[in-house]
Amino acid sequence: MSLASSVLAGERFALARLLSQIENDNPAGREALAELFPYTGQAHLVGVTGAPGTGKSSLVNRLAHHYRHPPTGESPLKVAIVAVDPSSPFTGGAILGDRVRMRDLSGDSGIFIRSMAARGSLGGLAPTTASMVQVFDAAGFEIIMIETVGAGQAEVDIARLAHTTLVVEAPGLGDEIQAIKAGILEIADILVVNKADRPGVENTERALRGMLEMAHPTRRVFKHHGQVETISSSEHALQEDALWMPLVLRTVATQGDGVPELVEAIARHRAHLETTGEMQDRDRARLQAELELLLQQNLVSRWRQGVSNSRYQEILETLIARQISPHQAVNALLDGGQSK
Ligand SMILES: Nc1nc2c(ncn2[C@@H]2O[C@H](COP(=O)(O)OP(=O)(O)O)[C@@H](O)[C@H]2O)c(=O)[nH]1
Ligand SMILES: [Mg+2]
Repeated sequence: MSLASSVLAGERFALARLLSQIENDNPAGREALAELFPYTGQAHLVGVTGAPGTGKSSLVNRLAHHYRHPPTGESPLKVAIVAVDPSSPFTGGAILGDRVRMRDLSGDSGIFIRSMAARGSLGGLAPTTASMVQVFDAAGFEIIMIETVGAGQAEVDIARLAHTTLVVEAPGLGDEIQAIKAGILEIADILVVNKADRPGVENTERALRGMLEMAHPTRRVFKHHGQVETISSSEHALQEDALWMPLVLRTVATQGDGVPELVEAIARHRAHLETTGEMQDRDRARLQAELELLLQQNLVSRWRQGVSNSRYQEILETLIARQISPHQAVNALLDGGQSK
C-alpha cells in the first residue's frame, strides 16, 4: 500500500511520516502529495495569528476541545493543528508549553497536532505549511487550524492560506499599534480580544473597533455585472451578498469563556463565504498564488543550474561597481552570458 493510501485510510503513523517528508521537501513526499491532492478542498482552514503571548495556543487548544466535544446533538469534527513558530527554537519553552496544554487532547484519534519551529525549511515556510494543510485536508480533517506568530510577511502569507483568519489580541500589550504595522488587521475576519479577564480589556476592544472603522469606513461591493455598491460599516453588513465586517469577540482562553461564541462566529464566516461565492474565489486565489510561487522557485533554480557561478559573480561585481544597472544585470544573465 502506498504512503498516500495509508494516509487516506487514516493511519496516523503514515500521516506523521508523510508530514516529515514534506517538511524535508523530498521527492517521495511530493509524489504522495500528488496522489492526495484530488482529495483536498473539503476542510475549513482557520488561521490563528497574533503577537507572542496573546494566548493563541491556549485558544487553539480550547477550540479543538470544543470541536471534539460539541454540545449534545452536534457531531464531533476531526481537527488538525499546524503550529508555525519560527522564532521558537526546536526545544523552546513555547513548544513544550504547548505540549503540556495539549495533553488533554492527546490520545484522541480525531485530533493531530504538528509543530514547525525550524526556520528556513527548504521550500520556505509558507509553501511547506500549504502542503501540510493539503495532507490533513485529504486525510479527512474537517477543521485545520494554523497558528502563526503575527510578525513578518511569511506569517501574513500563511494567514492568507486560511478561509477564516482570527487575529488574537490581548489587553496591555500595546499590540494595537503593532497590528496596524504588520497589516494584520486587513487579514482579520474575526478579531479576538483574549485575556478578557485582564484589566484594560475595554480599552483594547475600543481601540480595535476604532481601527476597524478607519480601515473599513465604507466597503465597496463589486457586483458581477459591473455595478458598484457602497455599504457603510454601520449598516448591516452580514446580509447575504454583502462583504463581511470583521467581528470583535472577547475570550478567556484559560477558562474557555467566549469559546462557544467564537466557534459559532467561525461557522458563520464559513457560511458567509459559501453563500457569497467567496469560498471559491479564495480557493482560486490561494492555489494561483501557490502555483506562481512554485513557478518562480522552479524557474530560478533551473536557470541557476544553467549559469556558471563565475559568470554570476562577474555580473554581480559589475553591478556593484555601478557599471550596469540591476535591469541590465538581469538582461545580461538571462542572455546566457552575452552582455549588452
Ligand atoms: N489571564 C489569562 N491568561 C491567559 C489567557 N489565555 C492564555 N493565557 C496565558 O498566557 C500565556 C501565553 O499563552 P499562549 O497560549 O502560549 O500564547 P501564544 O504565544 O499566543 O500561543 C500562558 O501563560 C497562558 O496560560 C487568558 O484568557 N487569560
Ligand atoms: Mg503559541
